Amino acid sequence: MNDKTKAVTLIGVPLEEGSGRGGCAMGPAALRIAGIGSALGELGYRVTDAGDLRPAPATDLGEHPKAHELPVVGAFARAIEDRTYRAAAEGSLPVLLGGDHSLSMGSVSGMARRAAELGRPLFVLWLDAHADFNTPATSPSGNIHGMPVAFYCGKAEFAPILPADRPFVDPRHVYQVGIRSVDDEERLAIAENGVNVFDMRAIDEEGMGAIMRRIIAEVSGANGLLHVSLDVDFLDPDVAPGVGTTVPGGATFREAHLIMEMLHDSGLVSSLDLVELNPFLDDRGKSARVIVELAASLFGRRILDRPTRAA
Ligand code: B3U
Ligand code: MN
Ligand code: MN
Repeated sequence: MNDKTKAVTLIGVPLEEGSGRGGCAMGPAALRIAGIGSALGELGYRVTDAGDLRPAPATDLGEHPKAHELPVVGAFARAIEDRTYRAAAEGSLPVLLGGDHSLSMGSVSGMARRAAELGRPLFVLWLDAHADFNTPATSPSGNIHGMPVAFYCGKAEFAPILPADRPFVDPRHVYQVGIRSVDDEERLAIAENGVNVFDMRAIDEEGMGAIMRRIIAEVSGANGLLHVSLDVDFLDPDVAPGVGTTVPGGATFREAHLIMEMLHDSGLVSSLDLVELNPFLDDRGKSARVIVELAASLFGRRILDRPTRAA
């Protein structure tokens, strides 16, 4: 990531069926309008926009009473897994423009396939108000965007979406930061599976800098690849209102910005999801712009490089 000749592939995912409401399908368009491509291009990356994935619903996946819109979400997971894997195998860094968080079933699985091929472990940094570790059996809503972490860790009993030989992620390689809304059974599952959770209390007590130093040291010590998944609701609703499931008491812009700068300096990030942006709920593009700003910091934009404002 420190190599500015690096290629980046933007993959649009107009998917909202995992969220149980309309709006996230407009996320890729809003992120493009907010300048995601030019922001990364100006930082020196070779940016390819692969356009939007629009797979037909998977007819082999039946409707599931406790996993709504499974044929649509499953078809997206397959297309995303393939596109993410191919971008990474071509030496490019995939950036998923969501779309609801169920898209990470595909993106993380695609990166797990690539990491296994390289003989390196895959780690995931999950920046979210929610743990997203439900399964069809435990989910209170039946919305698949609350299940992607359980899915890519091999803990969610869906119909077969991906080929059986696809690798899962070790739940002990998942770091969840910003968590403040967890369901009862989900809480048990994340503890049993050894997911690393840094909730808002941990952030307040330890500080974001100390938490990120620990995570970066562990990934770097294991020679891992790091997939970053940024859910808009990680941020406080005052900072980013354009999301369906706002939860009060979220990360500040300063905390999020620190994470991005530290990740850039680490050089470890192999792939990125920008998810759950709902432009229908946004305040004149505010959240889209914040997400693009944070992505630019992750790719190396420095505050001191910015033009100073006129007094
Ligand atoms: N845990 C709840 C709510 C939720 C999870 N992720 C989001 N909302 N965005 C569920 O439905 O699984
Ligand atoms: Mn989420
Ligand atoms: Mn969330």
